[in-house]
Amino acid sequence: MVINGRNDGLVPWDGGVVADNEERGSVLSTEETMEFWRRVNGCSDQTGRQDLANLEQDDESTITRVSWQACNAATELLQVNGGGHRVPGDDIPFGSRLIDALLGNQNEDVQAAEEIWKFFSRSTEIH
Ligand SMILES: [Ca+2]
Repeated sequence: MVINGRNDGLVPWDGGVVADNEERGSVLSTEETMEFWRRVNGCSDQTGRQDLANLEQDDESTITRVSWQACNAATELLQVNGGGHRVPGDDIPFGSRLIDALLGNQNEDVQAAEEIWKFFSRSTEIH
């Protein structure tokens, strides 16, 4: 399971240098990363896409769940549209504006911990 923000200013969605600092190295794009896991997990190239409910309108963010099919192990991407370098969940009570400025928007439509739990619960059903 990968959860990536489309507007992540530190770990770029499209890949490249991390945090605009060559010393931090570089990362594959999200597409390349998911292609790697698709092959490792033996999935077909068919995907299912589901736009999750936009429960929190003020977070300027939505989530699309992309699931690969016919895999030996569950393979899924939560694409956080408009999301920064943040874990989806409840907004923090203090300093949120400063953190928003540094890390970008936080999606509040889902709780990442619950999504991760559901992913691993489903994963145990695949054998
Ligand atoms: Ca939202």
